[in-house]
Amino acid sequence: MSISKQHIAHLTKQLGVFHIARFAYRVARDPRYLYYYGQGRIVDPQMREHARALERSLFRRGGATRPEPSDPQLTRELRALREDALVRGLEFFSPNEVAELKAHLQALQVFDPSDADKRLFDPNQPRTGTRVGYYETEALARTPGVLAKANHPDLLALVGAYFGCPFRLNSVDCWWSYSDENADSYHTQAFHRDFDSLNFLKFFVYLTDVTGDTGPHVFVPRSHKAEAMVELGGRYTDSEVATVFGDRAVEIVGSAGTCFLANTFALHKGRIPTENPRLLLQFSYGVNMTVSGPRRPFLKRADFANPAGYPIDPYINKYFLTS
Ligand SMILES: O=C(O)CCC(=O)C(=O)O
Repeated sequence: MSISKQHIAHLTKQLGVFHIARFAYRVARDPRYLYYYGQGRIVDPQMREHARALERSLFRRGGATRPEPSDPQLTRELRALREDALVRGLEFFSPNEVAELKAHLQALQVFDPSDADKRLFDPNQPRTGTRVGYYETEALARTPGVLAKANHPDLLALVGAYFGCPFRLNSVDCWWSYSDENADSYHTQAFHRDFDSLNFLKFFVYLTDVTGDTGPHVFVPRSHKAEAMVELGGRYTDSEVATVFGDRAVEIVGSAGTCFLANTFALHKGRIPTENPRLLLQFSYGVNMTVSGPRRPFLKRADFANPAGYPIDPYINKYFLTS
C-alpha cells in the first residue's frame, strides 16, 4: 500500500504532532512554557484547587502561613475574592492620576498583537480593522506612575492575604479596545478562562469612562469553581455561557479610575466597544512564573519614579527592576 500525503497529514493530526512540535518549539525558546502547559493540563477545578494549595505551600519555603487579616475591609475584600473571584469598589487612583496617566499614554505608540510585524501606531488613529492596541511592556513600565502603582501597599496587602505566601508582579499591560465594526474580535473578547499560572490575580483599572457601549469587562462571579468550560484556550459564546450560568455574568461599568481585582480563571471577556474606545491598565500578580511577563528585568532601581515613596520589595518586582 502506498502512503499518500493525505495519509501522513491524517496520521500527524491524529498523533497531535502539530501540538507536540509547537510545545517543543515554545519550551526550547522559553522554558517557562513547560510550567504553563503543565499546569494548563489541570483543568478539573477540584484538582486545580489541590495543585494551587501545593504550589503555595512550596513557595512558602518552610515559612509559616500568614495569619488571616484582622482589618474588616480587607477581610470583606478577601472573602469576595475567594467566593466570587472578584472584588469591586477598590480605590487606588485619584481622578488627577488617571488623567495624567492617560495623557502620558496617549503620546506613546501601540501595536496590534495580531499584526505579524507588530508595527507601532498612534493609539488615537488606529488603522481600519484594528480591534486592540497594546503598549510595549518596557515603555509602559517606564511611564510615570505605572510600576509605582503596582506597588501600592494596600493593593499588595490584599494580594498577599489572598495568596498567603510570597508572590511577584508578573506583568503590566495596557491596551485600547477599538470600536471598529469591520474588525474581527480579538481573542480576549469572547468568554474564556486565563490559565496564566495556578495562583494568579489580575488588577484592572479603567483609564476611560466605561459604559455598556464602550467595552465593559464582563465577568461570571463564582465560575472559578465550576466544572464547565474549562479547556485551556477554550472560547465560549454568550449563549453558551448563559446556558450554564444563566444571568450570572456582570458587566463592570464605571468612570475612569474604576478598579477591580479578579481571579480570571473565572470566565470573563472584554465586550467589544460600539462607541468610544476603552483604555485599560492591568497588573498581574502570581506565585509562580507566567509566560506573559518580561523574561528579564530591565529597569534600574535608580531610574524608577516612586513619588509616593511606596516600599519596593525586590522579590515582588524581580521581573522588572534591576539593582
Ligand atoms: O478586555 C477585557 O476586559 C478582558 C481582558 C482579559 O480577558 C484578560 O485580561 O484576560
